[in-house]
Amino acid sequence: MAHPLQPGRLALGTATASFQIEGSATADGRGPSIWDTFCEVPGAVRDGSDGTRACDSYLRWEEDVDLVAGLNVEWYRFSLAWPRLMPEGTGRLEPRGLAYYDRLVDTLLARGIRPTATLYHWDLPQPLEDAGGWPERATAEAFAAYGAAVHARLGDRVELWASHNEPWCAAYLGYAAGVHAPGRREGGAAHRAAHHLMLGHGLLRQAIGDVEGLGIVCNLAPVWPETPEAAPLADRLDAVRNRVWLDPLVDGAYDDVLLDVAPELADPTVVRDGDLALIHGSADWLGINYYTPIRPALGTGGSEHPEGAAYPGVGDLDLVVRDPRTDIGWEIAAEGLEELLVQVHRRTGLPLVVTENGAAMADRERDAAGVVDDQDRIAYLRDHLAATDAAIASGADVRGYFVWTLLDNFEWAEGYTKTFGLVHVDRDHDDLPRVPKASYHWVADEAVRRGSSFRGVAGADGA
Ligand code: IFM
Repeated sequence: MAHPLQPGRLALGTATASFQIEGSATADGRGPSIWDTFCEVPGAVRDGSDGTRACDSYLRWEEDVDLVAGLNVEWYRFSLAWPRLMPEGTGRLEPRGLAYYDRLVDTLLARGIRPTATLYHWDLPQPLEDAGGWPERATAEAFAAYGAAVHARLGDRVELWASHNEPWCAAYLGYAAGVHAPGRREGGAAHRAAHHLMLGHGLLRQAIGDVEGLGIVCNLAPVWPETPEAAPLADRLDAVRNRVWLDPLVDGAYDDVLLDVAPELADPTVVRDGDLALIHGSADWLGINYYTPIRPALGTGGSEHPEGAAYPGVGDLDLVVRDPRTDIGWEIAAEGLEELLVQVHRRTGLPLVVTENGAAMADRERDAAGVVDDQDRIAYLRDHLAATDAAIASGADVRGYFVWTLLDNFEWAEGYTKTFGLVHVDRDHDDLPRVPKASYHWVADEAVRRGSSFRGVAGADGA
């Protein structure tokens, strides 16, 4: 079978994630996830909000498919909610959850949009966390069983699959820094979680066999030491941010620096014989989510500076953020994307997709004409698309660029306070009206300008 991503051309798309948009948290047999639980912890989410409604996309998915179609892009990347499909985390598939994604996939295809599904975008079924979560090997085994069962039902129509989205966040923000669900602060557990996330990917590959189209999505980042003295620290940070995912895929090994940072990965009861061989070569493509570079400096805060909590074992570090920044405080540096794509291409040789790139901007207000005129987001997207083009010109095999994100949505620990969407969701009105921003129209034009193969099949209402 041909690779679902065509070489030699950059296909555009847009991306979302289940917990961030779906809502309907208890509908049709959906079970609780770690994010439902985490949202109930006072102070865990900035505005005290949760995903109970999110964007109501579980109910309004047809309208959202219309919005994707209006973008003229070829791909829609969404994630499958494990607690909707397998409410206990293991065992039976919930037919009503499956029916939702069946309808979504069929409708996308009927509209001429190619679906790409991510199996895990952070909504772990709560029963699996109650049994220990990702630091336990059983979670990797449960993930592979869930993934294989769902792949068997949707794999005839979804050609491009990702196992995980941003395993660094799932492991290190969730189990070390504790700022994401499940909110644990245990560095060693985070390293074990990292291995089990990769093991889950490898076991999934083993379960589904050699079908083409399975990848993994990582939020890799260029690591730029602030001073020459910070270079060894930067190397340790790079190990736990980037190499922990790439090395087992490419080499079937964890390197010595990483083993020093994360001794759990040298423990044969954690990394068992055969684990790394299973992960080695198990991806057909690699998704890269890029937002910002990381600039480590020598720490001034004692042995464990708070900013280093997400990098356990790296050492005493500060993270410097330069201007300009987006509304979420992340430095804007499009050149980081070009550098990353070229380096990861050389390192992995895999077809690459920029599976997420976008910006939170302070754009909650509409002007007198009712328009959200987000020129700052347009500039961000234009510069990062140009950086992607430059990487391709330097030889990187980049086949897709997907904008994060379609809708203003539940931005995890930031609640609804940070907006990344091409479409404004008006939370002042109970029916959550969607209002495309200027950037939405810019992307729609850019897709046409770049020769999108999307042919805009009209919906039932002619939309
Ligand atoms: O909203 C998230 C998404 O879920 C994962 N990548 C980063 C985005 C912005 O924070």
